[in-house]
Amino acid sequence: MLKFYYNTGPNPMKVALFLEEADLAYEAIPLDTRKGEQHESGYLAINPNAKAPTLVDGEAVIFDSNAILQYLGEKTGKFMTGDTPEERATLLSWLMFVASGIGPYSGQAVHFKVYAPEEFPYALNRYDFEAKRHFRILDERLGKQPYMLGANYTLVDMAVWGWARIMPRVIGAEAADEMRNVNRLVDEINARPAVDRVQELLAEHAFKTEMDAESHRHMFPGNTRLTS
Ligand SMILES: N[C@@H](CCC(=O)N[C@@H](CS)C(=O)NCC(=O)O)C(=O)O
Repeated sequence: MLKFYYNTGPNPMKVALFLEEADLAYEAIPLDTRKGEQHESGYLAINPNAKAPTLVDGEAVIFDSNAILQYLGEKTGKFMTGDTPEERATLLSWLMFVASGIGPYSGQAVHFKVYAPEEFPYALNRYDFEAKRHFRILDERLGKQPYMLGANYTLVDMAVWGWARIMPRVIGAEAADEMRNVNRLVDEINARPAVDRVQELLAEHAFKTEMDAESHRHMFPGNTRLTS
């Protein structure tokens, strides 16, 4: 059976959505990153990046959420696009746009807004600007067609959903409100039964919720360089 290491963050959630949408049997293994479980040697052996998610499929070990989505799409043939060069190129472009743009800029936007030890106007402005710019590109595309790749719901929409569902936290409520087409997609996906099952999965395990000094130590290990 598939083993799915997860926490409640946007990257694991997009994989949880695929697993539920495709009705795959899997064992869900919580990884409490606020308690430092990502740094344990057993986990580092399967994910040297010390982040969630990771998927283990027999001998195959795969980390990085968008790689996992592509792996599962290819494995199951579900929620994929057609296999002409043009369709494949479009899928890869938008999947990587989420992986290398939406995800990192959103993550850093939240980091500097919520977690940085002091206010850095330059970093705040850059990541907020870039996160908004990236979401606007999605919004424009989704204004022309129902889903990221056209007429059908695919794993790229799931990748988008992972981050877009927390857009107000990333770019603020007002800017998030303006992303009407992205919100339309998020609302539509949220209404799917698979999302109810993702919520049930989240209710199964009590992850640590406090973002205290221990959590900061585990999640932002680079901060120790500022004090030593
Ligand atoms: N590029 C990775 C990023 C994974 C990532 O940042 N995961 C977050 C949850 S969304 C995490 O595990 N954070 C805990 C930590 O940074 O210690 C992916 O897409 O899977």
